[in-house]
Amino acid sequence: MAASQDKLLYLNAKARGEAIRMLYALGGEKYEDKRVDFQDLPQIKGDLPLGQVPTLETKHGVLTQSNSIARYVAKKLGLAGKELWEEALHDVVIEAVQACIDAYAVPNIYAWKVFKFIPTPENSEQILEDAKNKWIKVLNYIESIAEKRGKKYIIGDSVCGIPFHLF
Ligand SMILES: N[C@@H](CCC(=O)N[C@@H](CS)C(=O)NCC(=O)O)C(=O)O
Repeated sequence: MAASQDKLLYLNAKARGEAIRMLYALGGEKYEDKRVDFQDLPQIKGDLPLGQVPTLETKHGVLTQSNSIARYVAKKLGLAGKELWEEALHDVVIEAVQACIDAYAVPNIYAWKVFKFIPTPENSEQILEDAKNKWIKVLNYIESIAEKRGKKYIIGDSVCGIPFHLF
């Protein structure tokens, strides 16, 4: 396995860091997988470019924003498409998945269903139904990209970085 100087700093959780970890695993590159507990974040916030994790230390400098880091790693390891059109499809899927997470999971569902720091809303059934329908639309769309190409894969002829964003 090839080694790099890259150092990923993220929570001791999957969430926004796991796609990046999986990209390194698929691409066969060693990196440092540094993990921090959520309760220790306030102590290191001041040292982080935007006060948040994940960050990636590279030989060029420090990157922040999980999807930008994932794109950087995917491109570096040849997992983000081989030409402009494939790169664009890779980006479309990442953004579609992120839009679903931002619109439904994080503000509307995690707070009461996962972290339980607010009470279950009265319209919880409707929220879950809307989220399910949105995800079905996005997943069908992702599948249709491969179908239109008449291939098993969304881009290229092998597994790329895209599926990891669904974790
Ligand atoms: N848009 C950023 C969001 C990063 C983010 O919200 N990270 C959380 C952990 S998952 C964090 O650092 N929270 C602490 C804080 O914002 O103070 C990304 O995708 O990297």
